[in-house]
Amino acid sequence: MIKKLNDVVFLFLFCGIVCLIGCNNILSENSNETRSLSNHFKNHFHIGAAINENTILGNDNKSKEIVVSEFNSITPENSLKWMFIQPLPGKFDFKVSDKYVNIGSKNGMYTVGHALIWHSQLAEFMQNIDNKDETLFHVKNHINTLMNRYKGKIDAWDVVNEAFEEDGSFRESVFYKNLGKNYIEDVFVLAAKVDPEVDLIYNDYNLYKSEKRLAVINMVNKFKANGTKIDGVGVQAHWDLNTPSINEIENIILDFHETGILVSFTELDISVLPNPWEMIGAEVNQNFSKFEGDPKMNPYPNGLPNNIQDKLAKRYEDIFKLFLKHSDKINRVTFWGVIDKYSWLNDWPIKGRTNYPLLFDKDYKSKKAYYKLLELKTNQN
Ligand code: 9MR
Repeated sequence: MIKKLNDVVFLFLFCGIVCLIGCNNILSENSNETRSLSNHFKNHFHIGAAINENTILGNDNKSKEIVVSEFNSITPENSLKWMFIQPLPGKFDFKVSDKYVNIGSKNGMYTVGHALIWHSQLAEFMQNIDNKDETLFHVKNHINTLMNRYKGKIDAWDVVNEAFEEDGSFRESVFYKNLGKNYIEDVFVLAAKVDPEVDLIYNDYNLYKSEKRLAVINMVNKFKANGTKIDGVGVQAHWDLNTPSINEIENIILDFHETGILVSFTELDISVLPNPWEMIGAEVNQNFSKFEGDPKMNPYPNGLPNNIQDKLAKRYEDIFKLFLKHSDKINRVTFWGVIDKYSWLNDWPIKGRTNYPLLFDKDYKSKKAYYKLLELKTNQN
């Protein structure tokens, strides 16, 4: 009898252990399915990251692992910009960009080209040209060369970047000065001729500000009326813990959707540091070097306190809830970087700070905000 009882207990324990192992496997199989950002949001929008040269060249394999496992879209943070890719007239350097595009192709990613026409990070020779013919020659050559080389490999081009001022007027870039106020449309027409298949994007920041947004909306409507191809607007999304409000972000989505183009959030990051503009006004070109080394402006040099980590997680959660609500209008959400350590926000607008704007920390670990996003209800879980 006692032996029998022992046998029963043994059998019971054995079955329990087998079941535990089995259940665990099922659990981990299921959680594997949703354990990446791209998988979690796959029925809604592409989820991307900007990648830097170190990642592209294979000098930062940990970042690359995160990119490949978590994201299904990439943007080159700097490597396709004019000053690097055509530093001298007609002298192109494709060393890094070819590798970048290969990462996208190899991993089946929605691969973005950033950016064809931009006043910043422009080759010096372009900045010194003062006539239309020469400018047009180089613009055509630049667009033809890049778009032809990466035809079928790049899925979307930021054709023109940051062409408007905050009040909606044209930025007086070398392109505007030499080519005239129709230059944005001319460039889109040119791009559409080179590759009619690729998505053509206009990309800019501060589009939550209504004057600037209206300028872009008017431009899109004019393109549509003229039959000029434009597929999407890139909303840069360099935001902070409070600004812009969820309401303001929703207005961006709704207003652009009304023009009939797709919205992409192309450069998402959330600064948690004090904003010097709030302290001394809104003049964008101010020099903040006087704040360098000021501990008040760099409050978390040794780690992010839990309460701010929570705020960041909540902010990302709120933003993504909104993105999910309007996911039929959104093509892509791209983070501007992979891990906090290499974010451009550590040096802008004040050099040498420690910021925490992304989903992965300086040690490549997922932050609370990352887990919050994976907890969001999507239409596949
Ligand atoms: O993240 C980029 C940083 O490494 C460069 O130093 C900087 C130069 O302007 O450009 C940053 O990326 C910008 C992007 O190309 C366009 N939108 C604004 C981004 C942040 O400045």
